[in-house]
Amino acid sequence: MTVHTPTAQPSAPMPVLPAVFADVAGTRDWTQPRHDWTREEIEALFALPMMDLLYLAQTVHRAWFDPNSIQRSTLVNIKTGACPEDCKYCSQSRTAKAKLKIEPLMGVEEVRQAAVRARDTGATRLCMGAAWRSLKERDLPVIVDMIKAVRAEGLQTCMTLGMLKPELATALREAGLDYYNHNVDTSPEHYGKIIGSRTYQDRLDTLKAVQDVGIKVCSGGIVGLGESRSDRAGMLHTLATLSTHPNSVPINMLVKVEGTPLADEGVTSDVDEIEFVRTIAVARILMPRSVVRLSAGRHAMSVSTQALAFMAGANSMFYGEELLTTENSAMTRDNQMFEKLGISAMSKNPND
Ligand code: SAM
Ligand code: DTB
Ligand code: SF4
Repeated sequence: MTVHTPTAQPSAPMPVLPAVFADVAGTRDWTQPRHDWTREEIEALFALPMMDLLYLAQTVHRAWFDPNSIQRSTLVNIKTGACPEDCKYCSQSRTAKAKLKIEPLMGVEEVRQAAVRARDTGATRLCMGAAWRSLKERDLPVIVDMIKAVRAEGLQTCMTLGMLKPELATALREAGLDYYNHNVDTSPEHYGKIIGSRTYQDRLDTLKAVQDVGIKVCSGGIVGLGESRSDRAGMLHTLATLSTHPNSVPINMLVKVEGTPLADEGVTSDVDEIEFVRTIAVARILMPRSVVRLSAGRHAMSVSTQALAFMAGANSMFYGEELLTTENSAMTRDNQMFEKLGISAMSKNPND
């Protein structure tokens, strides 16, 4: 139950808040990061009328970021397919029957060239992904050289290589790695329906190892895995109650790849785009200083939906013709979108 108190103030009042916020209504500074969010509060945010949710998200967003500036990262798959894990959404899992050309670990020069192309088209970070369960000691020297080569071309570096042990995290930090991506993917309760080959706690342990050595954490999840709204709240609850919020929070819309259990078994119910935008808005409100990325799935979204996501507080995206194994939104289309919306590329995160 919400109570609307009419106001005669000429300035914009805060939206009417649900009962769970009654004790802090009018007194809470929503722009300050908190780590004690309750699941009930998060679910109440999800349930706000859309305009109130967007208003609150924009208010929080503008306290820390230029709302007309979007960070761009380019993805490169440095090792494709034959992954021993069983993530039901992923085309690269050994259990998937997706049509995919398996590729060994890329050479450093090929990665350097990808970095040059990404930089010259306007990205500021190269995200390098490998279809691995975890980083192994034997691959470390090549990975270190990749990090150095990409940095030498003037780009920030991000790696997503699966689970990471503390000693290998230290080696990546010493090589100069800026970000490590490792998603929690969904809520703790829904997780077991999607992935059986590693636990939720394994993921949290990797995030801790990354955080402990001072590499910036990139962690988010996927919408459209057959989860409920409460699961989406649970996923964001995990991220927003970490002792430090991830610097970067990718929110992916499931890309249904033929040959993956989630695409073939029809176990997912499509999540509509308004619900996806709500998830972004709630992520923005919960983690005011994090960069929230409108990630996979843009390809199928209209410019209007993407504009709503930016209004909801997304301020990063993947830029480039490809994601890891699937198509991304075309760069010409993205450039036109930026022009239409008056958006420019973010060169520096003010909160880093
Ligand atoms: N193997 C590493 C791992 O899983 O940690 C790194 C690469 S993995 C592809 C990185 C993330 O991409 C996954 O955790 C998942 O959130 C996202 N992802 C993978 N396939 C996806 C799909 N079909 N749709 C949306 N997101 C996807
Ligand atoms: C993330 O959150 N999304 C990216 C990145 N981190 C590694 C991956 C999206 C993959 C989409 C499906 C594909 O191209 O295979
Ligand atoms: Fe492997 Fe990562 Fe795909 Fe899971 S998401 S199957 S760990 S590449």
